[in-house]
Amino acid sequence: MNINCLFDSGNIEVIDASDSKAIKLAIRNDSNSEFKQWFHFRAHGEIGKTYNFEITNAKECSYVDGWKDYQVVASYDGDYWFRVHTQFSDGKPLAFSHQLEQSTIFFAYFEPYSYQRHLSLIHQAQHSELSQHIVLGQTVDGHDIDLLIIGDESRERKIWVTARQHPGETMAEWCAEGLVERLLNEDDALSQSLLQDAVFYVVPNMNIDGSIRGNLRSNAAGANLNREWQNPTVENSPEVYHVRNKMKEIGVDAFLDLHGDEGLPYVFVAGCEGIPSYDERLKYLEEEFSLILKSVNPDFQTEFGYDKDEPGRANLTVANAWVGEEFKCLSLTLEMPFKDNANLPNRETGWSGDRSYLLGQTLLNPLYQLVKKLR
Ligand code: GEM
Ligand code: ZN
Repeated sequence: MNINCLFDSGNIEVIDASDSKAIKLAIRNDSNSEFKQWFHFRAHGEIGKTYNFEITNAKECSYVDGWKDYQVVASYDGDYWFRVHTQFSDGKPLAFSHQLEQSTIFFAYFEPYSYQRHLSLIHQAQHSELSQHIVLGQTVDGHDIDLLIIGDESRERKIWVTARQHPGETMAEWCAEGLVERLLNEDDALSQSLLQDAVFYVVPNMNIDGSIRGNLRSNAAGANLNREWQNPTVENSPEVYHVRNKMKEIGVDAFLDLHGDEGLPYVFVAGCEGIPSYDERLKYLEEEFSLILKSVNPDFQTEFGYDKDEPGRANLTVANAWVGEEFKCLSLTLEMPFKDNANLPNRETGWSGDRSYLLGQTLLNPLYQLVKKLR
C-alpha cells in the first residue's frame, strides 16, 4: 500500500506499510508544539483487498478520551465522507480496517475543509453586494488573514464571528460557511431583517497556517491562538493580534467563537460566567441565546458541556472571555463534536461538515431574536 500526506492539511508518518494486515502509522506533532491529534492522508492499494491500519501513537495524543467511541472518517472523492469501524482501548493503537472499493481513499480525523474552499468562500462573498473582503494582515507563514464584512457598516450592532483558531477543528469553518451563505442569501427573510440592525464581521479561518500544515491546535509558531487573547504578538500570534486590533477599532456587541471538541459527543456553548464584568444582563443574553438555538436546532443542547468557571476565575487569554470582558457583550464559544451528536446519531457520517453548515445557518436565529436586546 502507498500512503501519502503531501497536500493541504496532510498529517501522517508511515512506520511500516509493507503488511496489509498491520499498516503501522503515527500522527506527527503540530508545528513547534507538543499538541497532536489531527491526521489526514491518502492511501492507494488493490481494489477489493482489506487493509488494517494502526495509529500506533494514539495513546500519546493530546485528547486520548477523544478516541473513545470515535470512528475515523474516509472518502473516495474528497467530497462525501463516511465513518469506518474503529477500535481503541487503553494502551493500544487506534485500529481501523477498510476493504477498498476504489484504488485510492482518504482518511482523516474529521471532514477536512481545504484552503481552496476557504478562498472560494471569500471570492463568493466579495461578489455579493452585501459583503466586503478585508485583509487584516499576514500570518506567521505570510498567508492573508481574511475578514468578511457582511452588511452595512453604519448599522448599530457589530456582531463578530471567528472560526478555526484551532486548525484541526474543521467543523468550525463548515459552520462559518453556513452562517456566511445564509447572510448572503437575499431571499432569506430572517438574515436580511437581521442585517437591518446589525453588520457582521466574520473571520472564517483564524489559523490558515495551522490548517495547511495539518496541525490540531497550533499556528506555525506553535502558539495555541485561544490562549493568546490577553497579550498577542505580531511575531507569535499575528492572527489574534490583527483581529483583536480590528475589534477595538470597530467595537463588538456580540461574539461567537466556533470550535470542535474531541471528547464530548454533543453541540454546546461555553459562556463567560467567570469574567469580572459578568452580570444579570450577560447571563440573560446567554440563557436566551441557548433557549432560542435549542428551539430551532435540536442538534444543540445544554445538558452537557464544559464545567462553569467560578466567578472572577475566567481565563482571560481565551477569546470569548477576553472579548466578553473587553466589550461587556454576549460572548460565546460554540463547540461541535469530532464524534457525533449522541442525542441524534448518524451512523453513516457521524457529525459532519453538512451538519456543521446547517448549525451555522441556525446561529442567526437567536441573533435575530436578540439583536435589539444586545445593549
Ligand atoms: C476551548 S475553550 C476554553 C475552555 N472554555 C471554557 N469556558 N471552559 C479551548 O480553547 O480549550 C475551546 C476548544 O479548544 O475547542
Ligand atoms: Zn478549539
